[in-house]
Amino acid sequence: MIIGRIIKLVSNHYTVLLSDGTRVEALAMGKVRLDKAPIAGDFVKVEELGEHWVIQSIEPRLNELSRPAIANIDQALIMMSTVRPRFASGLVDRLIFLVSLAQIKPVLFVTKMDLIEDDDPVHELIADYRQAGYQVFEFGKDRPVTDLETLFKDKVSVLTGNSGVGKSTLLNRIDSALKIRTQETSEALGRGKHTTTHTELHELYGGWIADTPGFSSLDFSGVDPLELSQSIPDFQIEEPCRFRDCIHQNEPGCAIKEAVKQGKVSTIRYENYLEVLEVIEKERA
Ligand SMILES: Nc1nc2c(ncn2[C@@H]2O[C@H](COP(=O)(O)OP(=O)(O)OP(=O)(O)O)[C@@H](O)[C@H]2O)c(=O)[nH]1
Ligand SMILES: [Mg+2]
Ligand SMILES: [Zn+2]
Repeated sequence: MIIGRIIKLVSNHYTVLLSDGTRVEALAMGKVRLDKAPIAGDFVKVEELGEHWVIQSIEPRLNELSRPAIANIDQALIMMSTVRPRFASGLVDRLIFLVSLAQIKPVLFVTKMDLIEDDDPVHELIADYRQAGYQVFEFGKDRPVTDLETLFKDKVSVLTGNSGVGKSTLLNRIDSALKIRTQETSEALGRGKHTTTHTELHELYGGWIADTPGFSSLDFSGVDPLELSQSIPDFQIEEPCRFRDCIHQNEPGCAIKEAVKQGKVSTIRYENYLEVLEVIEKERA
């Protein structure tokens, strides 16, 4: 049995990269699929059976995301455009929350900087994320793509964000040999068309990056509020709340609420967090 890594998944056809560098097409056996379906990024045991390669088992995952479905990654690049579609901090923050829950580092990629004026409110939003300690990269048609080598080198990254923000476009700009299909330039509706339909890992700067399809909804069902509150990077402050299991909602002596008042924690992130809490609580009721 040989160990390989799933680098592409289209319906139930897997492309597995073997340790000697060869790529094989493999199928997942019924028992593997029933147990827990293999996803992109998985390390798997494969075997050549007659004319087919077959995935026999999945190695334990270091971490995983469900939307997009991908495993064993070092960082998530959360992409949002300034306009077309319009920058939505609610969506960016939900992605930050889900990625952080999976113990994966979030990095922000803002695209289409060429389409906004200098006084556009998006500039303030970007400053707010930087102030909170997030790494933010800005991209636009009018600027060269640079400084990404250190970010990508030897790492496995996943590029996520809603449809039409420019995920595939950026990968093509970094490496024109990739030739990934992107949307036509006529974006009359201002929203995406789900051009990318499967998750695929591409080799870049000695690391791997996964282009993923845009999504239409994000799922917080089954998320534990305390776990969520404790995984959000913005909420890692020194001052403790009065209660150890504080979820920073209505509890007295909450250090996060105080920090928000004092401008030490982003009001935007805090409000988006409260909204997600409400969604979780409604589902539980
Ligand atoms: N002006 C401008 N247009 C951009 C930029 N980045 C991407 N676009 C355009 O945005 C559109 C959507 O880009 P895609 O790369 O297909 O978007 P995607 O995120 O891969 O979308 P899905 O595959 O549907 O999830 C294309 O028409 C791109 O030319 C940018 O920085 N500036
Ligand atoms: Mg795409
Ligand atoms: Zn608190």
